[in-house]
Amino acid sequence: SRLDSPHQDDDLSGYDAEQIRLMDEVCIVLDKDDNPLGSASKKICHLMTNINKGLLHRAFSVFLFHPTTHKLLLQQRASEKITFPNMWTNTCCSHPLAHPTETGHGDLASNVEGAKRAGQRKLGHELGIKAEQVPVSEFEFLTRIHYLAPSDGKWGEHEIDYILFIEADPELDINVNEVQDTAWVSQEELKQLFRDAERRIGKGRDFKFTPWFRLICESMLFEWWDAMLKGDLGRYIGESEIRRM
Ligand code: DMA
Ligand code: MN
Repeated sequence: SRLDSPHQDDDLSGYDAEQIRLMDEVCIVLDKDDNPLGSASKKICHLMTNINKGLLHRAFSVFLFHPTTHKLLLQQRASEKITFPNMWTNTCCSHPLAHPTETGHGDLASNVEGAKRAGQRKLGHELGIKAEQVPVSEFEFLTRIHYLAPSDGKWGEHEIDYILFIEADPELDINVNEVQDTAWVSQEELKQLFRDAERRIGKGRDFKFTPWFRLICESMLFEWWDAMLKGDLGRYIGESEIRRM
């Protein structure tokens, strides 16, 4: 009982100690137009009981492309992750923190700057990529995506997600508490992986790709990727409208 063990957290018991610690990170709580309302712990933000009441927070998704092959770097999430364990996804995702350096000042440009800083920080934490290999100035902000996705009933996501592209050929030193595998894929290889996943999993709803990566692949990713290949990504940069998915 709570009296017997005052530090016990029933929501988090049984999970990896490092991932439990990271649930104390402080996320930016938003209204539906991406205006900060305050902050709350990563744990509070990812409980479906709170999400079902409308709790929404800020996130980012980095898509890192090789500068010459233009392949996309994917990661497979570690089994230790509390949300969406073992699923394949884009290069790196996490949350800008409710700190002055990552929150921005209310205008989109400074919010984007904060998301880029968070992207650089987490590429280091998850994949061991050195900051100088992914300078903040090299990230391109495309758009924001508002989506909700349950993970396992208890946990889930409800985010406004800043989509960031970067071209780099970094050395990787993966943090196995975060990432269990990585792969560089071409457009065709990624499309084939989606077909394979459908066939293997068949009737189940337990897809091996994360829901946000799936949503982005099914909507804009290949159009953006084609534009990048043609050197024409510029017309997609810095969209101010939030895409609701
Ligand atoms: C959260 O990613 C962000 C998105 C866009 C889903 P995550 O679960 O990988 O966050 P973290 O690495 O901080 O656990
Ligand atoms: Mn989140």
